[in-house]
Order: sequence, then C-alpha cells, then structure tokens
Amino acid sequence: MNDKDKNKISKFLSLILRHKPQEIGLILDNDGWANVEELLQKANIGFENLKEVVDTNDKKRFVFSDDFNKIRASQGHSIDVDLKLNPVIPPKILFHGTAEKNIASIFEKGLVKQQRNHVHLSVDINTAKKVGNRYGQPVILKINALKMTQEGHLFYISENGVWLTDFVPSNFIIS
Ligand code: HQG
Repeated sequence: MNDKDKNKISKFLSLILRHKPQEIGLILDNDGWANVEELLQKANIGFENLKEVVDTNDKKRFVFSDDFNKIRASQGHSIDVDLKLNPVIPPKILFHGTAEKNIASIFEKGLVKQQRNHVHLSVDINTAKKVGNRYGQPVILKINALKMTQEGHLFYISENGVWLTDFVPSNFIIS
C-alpha cells in the first residue's frame, strides 16, 4: 500500500475505533476492543492491509490483542471505554500543544478534555507542536505534572506513550 492509502485507512480506523463504531454497525466491548474478523468484514479491508496500517502507523494508534482476534485504539476515544490503565507518576513537566485562539479560555478554565475521555499530554515538545498545529498557530504549554499528582490528580500513559489526565487546572500551567 502507498502512504496515501495507509493514511486513509488509519483515519477511518480512528473514526470507527475511537468515535463512531456504529457507522459500520460495529460494537466495541467495554474495554474498547473490536472483533478483528467483524471489523474486516464490515469495513471491507483485508487482514494484511489492516496489519500493515497497524504496524507502520506513525503514532502506533492501534493495537491487536496477542492472538490478533481483537483490535482497539490505544487512546483518543470520545466514546466511553475503559482502557484499564493504572495511574502512574508522571515526569516533572509534560507538554500540551494547542492553538493560539484557545489560550485565553485555557488560562481561564484550565485544560478540559472536550469531547475526548482525557486531556492529552506529551513528554516532548515536538509532539505537542504537531498536535497544536492541527488547529491553528501552535502554542506549547508546560504542565507542572508532578506537582498535580501531589494534589491528587491522576495520570495514565497509553499503550502508545501518550500521557492522559482528566483535567489540568490553570494554576498548573506554567507557560
Ligand atoms: C483545547 C491527536 C479552549 C485543547 C493528537 C485542544 C493528540 C481548550 C482542543 C490527540 C480548553 C481539544 C488529542 C479550554 C482544552 N478552552 N480550548 N478550556 N481546554 N482546549 O483534538 O489534545 O493524531 O480533543 O488545547 O495528536 O488536540 O488523532 O485534543 O486544542 O494526541 O492520534 O481543545 O489527538 O491524536 O482537541 O489532541 P482534541 P488534542 P491522533
């Protein structure tokens, strides 16, 4: 497959496995897993192509179960799924990339998860820059993550290395 075709399938999988499985009549279990056979059939994709998209995906967005019978998105859901992640202690600082136009509201209300199940953060500035770039002129915010844990906020790390939390009050945003 060429990159364009892989990208198209990846975007489709993000839609189906994170937001709207009902678009193709798919049902995810409580932990967000879809049955691979059913997905292949309903999405009209071959297993080899699906595996290639999963294996070569730049952010490792999707993961198979060990026996390849199930597949799920590792993060980014808007539908209610339980990824069964355990709280972990974050590094001192995490980053969030957003667009310039959101800044005033973020400093007023804090970072909220909007439609998704978590606020998404990264360990590196570059990833945050790319994330922010999706919505306009990017601005990188530094989050005092470790300090947040001292006040009871929980952090999780997804299977593909994205840091997740429920809410970042504005007093923990340092720039
Ligand atoms: C902003 C992609 C105004 C927030 C990325 C963001 C990521 C506020 C937007 C993943 C706000 C939500 C998630 C407030 C937050 N006022 N704006 N109080 N609080 N926002 O897409 O973090 O490529 O739901 O800054 O790479 O941008 O799809 O979240 O701009 O990992 O795998 O509200 O999605 O991953 O947007 O992106 P999103 P996000 P994939």
